[in-house]
Amino acid sequence: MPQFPDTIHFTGLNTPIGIEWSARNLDVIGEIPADIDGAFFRAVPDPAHTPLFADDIALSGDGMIGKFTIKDGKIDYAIRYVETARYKAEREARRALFGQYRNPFTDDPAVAGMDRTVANTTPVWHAGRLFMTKEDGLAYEIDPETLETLGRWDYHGALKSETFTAHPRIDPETGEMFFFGYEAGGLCTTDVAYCIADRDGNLVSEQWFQQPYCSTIHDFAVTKRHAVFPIFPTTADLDRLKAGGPHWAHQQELESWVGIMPRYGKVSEMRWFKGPKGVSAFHFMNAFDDGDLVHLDICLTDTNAFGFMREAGGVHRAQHEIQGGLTRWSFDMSKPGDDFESRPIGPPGDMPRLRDADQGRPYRSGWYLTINPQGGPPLPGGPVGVAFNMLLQIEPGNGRIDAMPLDPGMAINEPVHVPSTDPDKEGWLLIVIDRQTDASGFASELWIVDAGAIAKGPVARIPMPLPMRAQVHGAWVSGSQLAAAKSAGAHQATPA
Ligand code: V55
Ligand code: FE
Repeated sequence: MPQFPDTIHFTGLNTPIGIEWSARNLDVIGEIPADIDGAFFRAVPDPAHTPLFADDIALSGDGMIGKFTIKDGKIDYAIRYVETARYKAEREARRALFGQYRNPFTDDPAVAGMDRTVANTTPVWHAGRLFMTKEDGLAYEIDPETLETLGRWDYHGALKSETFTAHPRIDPETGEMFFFGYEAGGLCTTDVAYCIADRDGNLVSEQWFQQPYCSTIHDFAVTKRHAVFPIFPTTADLDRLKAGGPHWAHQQELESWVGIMPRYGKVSEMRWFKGPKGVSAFHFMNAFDDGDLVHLDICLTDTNAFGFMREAGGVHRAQHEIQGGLTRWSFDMSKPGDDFESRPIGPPGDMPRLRDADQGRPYRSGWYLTINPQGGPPLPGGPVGVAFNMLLQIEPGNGRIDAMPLDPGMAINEPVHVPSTDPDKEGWLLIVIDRQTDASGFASELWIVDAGAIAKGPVARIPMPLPMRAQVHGAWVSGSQLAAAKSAGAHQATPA
């Protein structure tokens, strides 16, 4: 085995696996509910080569796409690398050629100008196509059946943005995908592209606007009437990059901003609201309209949750000292001014999930991950280096909170939600759970949990034959969606 650095980014649950594999008819403990039919796609960063720099981070890992296929109570798994231009160049050279996270000035000159993205953050399904995404580049299209990489996706040359978010939003009624790219016009620019693809996957709108400073816009939200762009003060600087420094530095004394515009409007209609200094949020549970109000529910922290982004900005805080919580920001679009209301609606945590049908609408339930305040020390792993170990269900309408705490030595990855055929049921959550087996070993299981009764724990467990590196985001695609895409032949090869 190659020698990876002995840091949190390459040990524990972040230990590189680097194995493309598949297995059919995995053992099931319990019974897989009959109404689960489809595929759970997972984005798993996993570096194929030892990094050029020993201080490299988990976010740089080559994207792998995993797939659980479930039908008639049977379950298969497969995982493959996303064959990005970067992955292929390094595979050919049999060593790393790309340097620090989002800093091309640290690369081997042999790859100057080559696409750097590792497509390791979110599988996205839209209009019969499957993509792997990362916010620093364009998406790569993946064959949903074979997991082969088909090529870089730019809407047949129509998309002008150099980047595509890992968090697009799909309207459940119109089937449109709303998305954006930041640093759209190049490294450290304040250009943001706001785009809409129609239900057939055609790019129908791309408008550019300027954000107040070059921040990491990881997620955004779309309601029935509005598009909402939050700007948190983690900033990029071209001179710092040229000097070989980090892409991101958190600025605790800088204001945050929220830009809101009509979702079908012009970017010139953007209204900017001023938020608290120094705060950060990577993921938003949801947003929705309520008369003239726009509510935005976010996983807010009082500083950036990533240690390497804090340190670069001179913010020295231990992970367990970070404060925050699920927070509702409410904007009154009928009033002038740049202020808004904020109130806590849930415990701290991240990786929020929603029923797809609730996107952009008032919602009954949301689910997210947290660290059990009564549990043992969390396991090392995941992008920030500390793994979650408790699942929460929250009903924002009535404040009810339910929890599925895990035993010490266990960790939980982001769930996907599978709707039930019974509309009165909350549906199911599919979740990969990791368990420490000895000093450095881990075993993983897929759990199937009743989304309306999470405290009861899993109704089925699927032990995995190989360990699985920490996942970032996932996506559920139903069997009927997969079948319709296959018969339409939507995923024919696209030019790289
Ligand atoms: C995140 C994840 C990334 C990244 C930037 O979840 C932000 C946040 C897996 O890659 O590059
Ligand atoms: Fe994310």
